[in-house]
Amino acid sequence: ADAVRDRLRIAIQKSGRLGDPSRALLTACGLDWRESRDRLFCYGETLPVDLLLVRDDDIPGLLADGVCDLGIVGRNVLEEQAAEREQAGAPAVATELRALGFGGCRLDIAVPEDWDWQGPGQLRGCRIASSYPQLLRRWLAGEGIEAEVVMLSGSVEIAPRLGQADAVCDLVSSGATLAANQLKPVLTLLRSEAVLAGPVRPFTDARAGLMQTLLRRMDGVMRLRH
Ligand code: PRT
Ligand code: ZN
Repeated sequence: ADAVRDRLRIAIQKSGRLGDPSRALLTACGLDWRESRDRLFCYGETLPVDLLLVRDDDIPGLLADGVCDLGIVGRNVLEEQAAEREQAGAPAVATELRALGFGGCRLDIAVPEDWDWQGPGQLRGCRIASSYPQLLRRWLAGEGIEAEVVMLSGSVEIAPRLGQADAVCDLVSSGATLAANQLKPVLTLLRSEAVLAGPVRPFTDARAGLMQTLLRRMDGVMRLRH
């Protein structure tokens, strides 16, 4: 039972890498809010479009629960949580509507620098540390490789030095963090950037028109940025 609503609610990262560029994009779309940036909720002034400032990992769940209507989140987070739902037999609820051109990174497999890398088969029987267990398991299954996935919620790149894992599957942008831990990237599982995530089924109330307006403006802003 979907509640009828006449305001659109967008969840964005409160701080972190995507917070400022997300706000900047929405501001460039002509949106404006009353509350200060450190609050949970920002009330839209120019359009009935409100913001929820949250942790990035919470965004897919907030969309799934209908607490918010749209979200700006890394594709890596969206895909990981979608794979988790699929794994649990839950229906897909959020989908990628637009790629936003910031927050670019890769989800890579990296191995110790001194490995003579021969290909994916070398990972057979290895322990691989990751914060993205679903995406990693799915890729391993696709390659027909049996390996142990070691779930770590942070500091994945130090796991090999600590003896917790043989290899890692982690986000990489410059590659400096891998290098500092004597690791080298060997495979890319996912190319990621910030995306606008929204519902699989279209809105049937005022939110439909608001979303159309927002998407049109966003497309205009993205075109100018190119
Ligand atoms: O507090 P909250 O939970 O909201 O934030 P968070 O700490 O979980 O996320 P945050 O802000 O670190 O990242 C948010 C999103 O930014 C990620 O989900 C990715 O989509 C995107 N992103 C882009 C990155 C990176 N680039 C990145 N480099 N996320 C993480 N990293 C890590 C990387 O794993 C490494 O540890 O940053 C470190 C530096 O990377 P290198 O390769 O430049 O050394
Ligand atoms: Zn997070």
